[in-house]
Amino acid sequence: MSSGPRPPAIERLLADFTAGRPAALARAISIVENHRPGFDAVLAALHGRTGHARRIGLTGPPGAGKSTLTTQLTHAYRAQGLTVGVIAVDPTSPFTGGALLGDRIRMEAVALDPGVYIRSLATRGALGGLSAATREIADVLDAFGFDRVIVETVGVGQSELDVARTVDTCVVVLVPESGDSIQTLKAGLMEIADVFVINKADRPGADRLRTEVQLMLKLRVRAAAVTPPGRDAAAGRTRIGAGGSAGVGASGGAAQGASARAHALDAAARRGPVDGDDGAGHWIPPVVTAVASEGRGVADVLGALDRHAAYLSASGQLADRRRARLRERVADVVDQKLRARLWGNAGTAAWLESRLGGMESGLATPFDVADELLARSGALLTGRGHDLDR
Ligand SMILES: Nc1nc2c(ncn2[C@@H]2O[C@H](COP(=O)(O)OP(=O)(O)OP(=O)(O)O)[C@@H](O)[C@H]2O)c(=O)[nH]1
Ligand SMILES: [Mg+2]
Repeated sequence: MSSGPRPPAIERLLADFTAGRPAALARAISIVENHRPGFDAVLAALHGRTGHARRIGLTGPPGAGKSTLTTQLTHAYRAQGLTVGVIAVDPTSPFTGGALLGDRIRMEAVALDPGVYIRSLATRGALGGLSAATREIADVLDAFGFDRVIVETVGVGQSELDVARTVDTCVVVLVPESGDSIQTLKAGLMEIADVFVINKADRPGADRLRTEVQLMLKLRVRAAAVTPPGRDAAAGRTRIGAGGSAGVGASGGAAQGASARAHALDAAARRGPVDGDDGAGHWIPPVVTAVASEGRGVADVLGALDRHAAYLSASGQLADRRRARLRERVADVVDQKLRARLWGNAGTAAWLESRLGGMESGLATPFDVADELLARSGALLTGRGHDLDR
């Protein structure tokens, strides 16, 4: 299919895309986002061009200042001559027009810059799942040549946490008012952070929150020192295989000597809240304070992002994360194809109808019916047939 001849329209689109035409980028994203015919051919053609962009996720509670910080980071990257693609996974985001006028005007200033491309992604209706859609659009932006791809998502639910795991570096933005105490914050949000930003530091409580986060990190480093490596604390949805772990102290994997690792982590813990690369191959998330609305602390956030990028390369984590992403890409595509082939088939629906009576009368359970359906779906699922096996 995607390896076969491509339709002429897709060929033209790819030629325009390669020539760097913004209209082709927008069209490619639309095709991919809506899974229109040829979307898989587009993604397959672009696959070999990905790997250039640094993918940065910004997540955190609603209103924490993620869009404001995204805008500031975008300005800063542009000032360095870098191009930036933004994916805003949030229906209420200023990017989608759901916010205050001031935010919109600020965003438009970057939106007019040809070195910036902003795309919002509705949380509902994302085909094949939100994290899959985010990965796919990030791939398109990466292939187009953007130096940085920033993904903004509200860190409230599991699907948003999954989205946050599609990036190389995950920034968790917290604000003093985001909870009385760090204990109230979702554990998942804490686990995925590579960098913490305590935003709205112009408000009371920012220093206390910063201390609390640092204390929590220190406790985690201690806990990690006595926990065998290979544990993927961040695993939420199905993680494929053993690799691809994200988060504190997960860089070693089973290959690394557990005792050496425990020793290094313990030493790190005793030194106090170590920031960044601890020199023993582990990353301790820096905690940066900022007032994004005034641009304060943005340079520190950039510095933390650069340090994390350097750590990812030096430790081999970048390759690990990208391999994890490839595993999940394959799983995404398999999920999508299975669903489309099985449930998109009229025969399946009719067959299922014919089994309802048996379940109603108690002769069969949904599990029996599901097993029977799977047993009959071989030809359909592999694309060899157009109907369930008899
Ligand atoms: N006082 C103060 N206000 C800020 C700061 N950063 C952002 N804000 C304001 O906080 C409000 C929310 O900012 P956004 O950037 O839209 O926050 P967000 O996290 O993207 O919000 P959602 O996408 O709706 O979850 C806006 O009115 C910002 O101007 C800050 O450092 N201090
Ligand atoms: Mg926002």
